Amino acid sequence: MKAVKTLGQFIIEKQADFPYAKGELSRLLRDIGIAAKIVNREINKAGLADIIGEAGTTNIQGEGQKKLDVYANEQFIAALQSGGECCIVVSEENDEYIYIDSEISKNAKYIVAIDPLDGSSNIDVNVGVGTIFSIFRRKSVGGKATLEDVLQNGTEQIAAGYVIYGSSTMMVYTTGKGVNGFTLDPSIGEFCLSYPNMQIPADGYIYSINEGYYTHFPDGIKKYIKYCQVEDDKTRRPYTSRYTGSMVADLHRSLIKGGIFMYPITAQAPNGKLRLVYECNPMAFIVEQAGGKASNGYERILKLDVTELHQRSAIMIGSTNMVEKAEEMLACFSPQVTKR
Ligand code: P6P
Repeated sequence: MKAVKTLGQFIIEKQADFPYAKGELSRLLRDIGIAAKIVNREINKAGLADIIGEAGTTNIQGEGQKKLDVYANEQFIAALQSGGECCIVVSEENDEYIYIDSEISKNAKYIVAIDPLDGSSNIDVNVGVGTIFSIFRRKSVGGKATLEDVLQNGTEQIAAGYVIYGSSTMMVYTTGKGVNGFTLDPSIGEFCLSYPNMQIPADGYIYSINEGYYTHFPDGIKKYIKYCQVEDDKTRRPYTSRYTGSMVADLHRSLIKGGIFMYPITAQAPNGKLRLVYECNPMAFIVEQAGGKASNGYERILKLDVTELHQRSAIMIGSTNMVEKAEEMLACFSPQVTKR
């Protein structure tokens, strides 16, 4: 009988990967894991616990009714505030970054950027949703961390991960030494190692893109979609389209089975829809660590300059061969005319 390895045990075991670590990153990852379990509990009751619905109504205690994504945001921020290892939180739910000005956090050296509930519109229809997080160190020394500490390239990330609340709840993360997946065992309330050393297949036959925007896509993307749809049985099997409306769910599938997720620029989103700091960068770090590729169609996601908290970017991410084929078509039919 193989011994179960919990997330906590694994984090401590891997602490040795960081000779100078004094346990702060380990504590931070554990704090995120605890918040994920709390959010998971509410997501599983969403249809029953009166926790979906518009903010502004009141529950039986007269408290403001919270939409689940606001609830998730509060839980992750609270966990980071009480853990003492984080000095700034950037969240999709908050216009400004949150400076954690507390006695226990005054020497904190980590910054966490988070999408607390990615794909939250799926909650009402019981389709997978996720949490995405990115961790990096403050650059400034002493005094209050500032916006300059937050606007760092994706290559500066110390760790990144996601939680997928699906048929089971999993936490997948990297600290730059490979990618490992943990499945929540509700009977013991622990994330247990279930996918050690995840490697994304170099090729795949699943493409994820919202084809409802087809007419607005750059020609190169249109050409790639047609390439996926052609059954040229002499050279390759036909592709399958899968799109759930949650980047975490679509990318988790690609990580396991191989595939590509794309959110190009469209008329509605001329700079792309997805956010660089807490969606594209963390997912790009994870996928690259698993042997895959992530670009905005022209440049590596992790190298893009970060100039704003909620900056958007186009993204194509997943199996290396698929991303490179899509990039090839973009270069051919929609050459980059301006530096994005
Ligand atoms: P659309 C969810 O809102 C999200 O940020 C991603 O998780 C998802 O892939 C995308 O937006 C869905 O956007 O425009 O296809 O509904």
